[in-house]
Amino acid sequence: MDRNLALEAVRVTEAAALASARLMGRGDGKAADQAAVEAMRHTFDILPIRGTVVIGEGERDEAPMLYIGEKVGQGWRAVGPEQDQEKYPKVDIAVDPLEGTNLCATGAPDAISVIALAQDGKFLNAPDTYMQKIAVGAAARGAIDILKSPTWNLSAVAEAKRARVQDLTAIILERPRHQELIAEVRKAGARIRLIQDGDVAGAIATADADTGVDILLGTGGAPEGVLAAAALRCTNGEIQGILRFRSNEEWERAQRMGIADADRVYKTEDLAQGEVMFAATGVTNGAYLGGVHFSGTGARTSSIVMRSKSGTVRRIEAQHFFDRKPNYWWLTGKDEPK
Ligand code: VTB
Repeated sequence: MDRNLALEAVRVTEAAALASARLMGRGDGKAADQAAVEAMRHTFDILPIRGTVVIGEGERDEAPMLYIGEKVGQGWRAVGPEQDQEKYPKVDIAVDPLEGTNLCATGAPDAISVIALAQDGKFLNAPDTYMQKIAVGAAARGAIDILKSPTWNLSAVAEAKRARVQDLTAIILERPRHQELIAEVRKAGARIRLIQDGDVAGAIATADADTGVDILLGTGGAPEGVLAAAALRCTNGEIQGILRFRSNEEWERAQRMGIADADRVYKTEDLAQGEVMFAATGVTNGAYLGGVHFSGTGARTSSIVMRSKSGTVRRIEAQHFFDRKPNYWWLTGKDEPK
């Protein structure tokens, strides 16, 4: 795939970020998420692809839009010899229109809108369960082992980075289930940034030295693990994950989705294989991405776009003018133009 589709896909995350950021701080995460989903779904048809959602809003019966298996993109609608469908690449799509709904609802940092694309069915069809994760940036790639203790991993990352454990910062979701993990990391001497939500942004932060984050540890959503893997493939980082089921039903559902080994360690390439592209737009101001800033006539967005083939990471700061974007009518608060 020689076309950098992520450069076009970023318009989809921009749209979702613009829509959900409008509802920042209203205390209504559901409404913000819904706005992001609708905006993303409406803008998908600008992408010259035949996309299939593999990580999305849920199963078909529970999600009206961006459900698992939904076909998205211009290519499916192409007809006639001149618009042969074959010209449009088939890609797996993984999305989280609003990663960190509560962050957006409260105006807390690091809510983002995310999309990842992979050619020819290359994302793990991750069940909606938990995943224990460990993720690092390129400087510590190859040093980690999820089967070893957090203490062991912190030492290994410190050594790879020619630093001391005390110099490292770990990102961990603040959850009761992480009590022991947090105690161990503190005992090992590393610094911790506890986050309320948003472990995709946390994993991406390990890739950029400017964020001061060295490692992500702990258990979060499995679909978020696939999105993080896509980003880390592009930045040459590493993630390892083990699915953690909360109930027998979850395990049975995972088996129906093709998971055979409950204890399998998924490596970065097992979660996101082949040529992968990734785009994310900030919704609220964060460590890595700025949030949406509205003005009277439009808004500014801050995004990253990356691709595994070249490893190029682009930052895109965009100024949007709503009156010049007729297809963004939903952002103006007016009725749809006839
Ligand atoms: C994480 C986090 C998400 O879910 O994956 C988390 O990145 C895991 O679930 O933003 P719990 O909230 O049950 O701990 C989110 O918080 C929400 O999807």
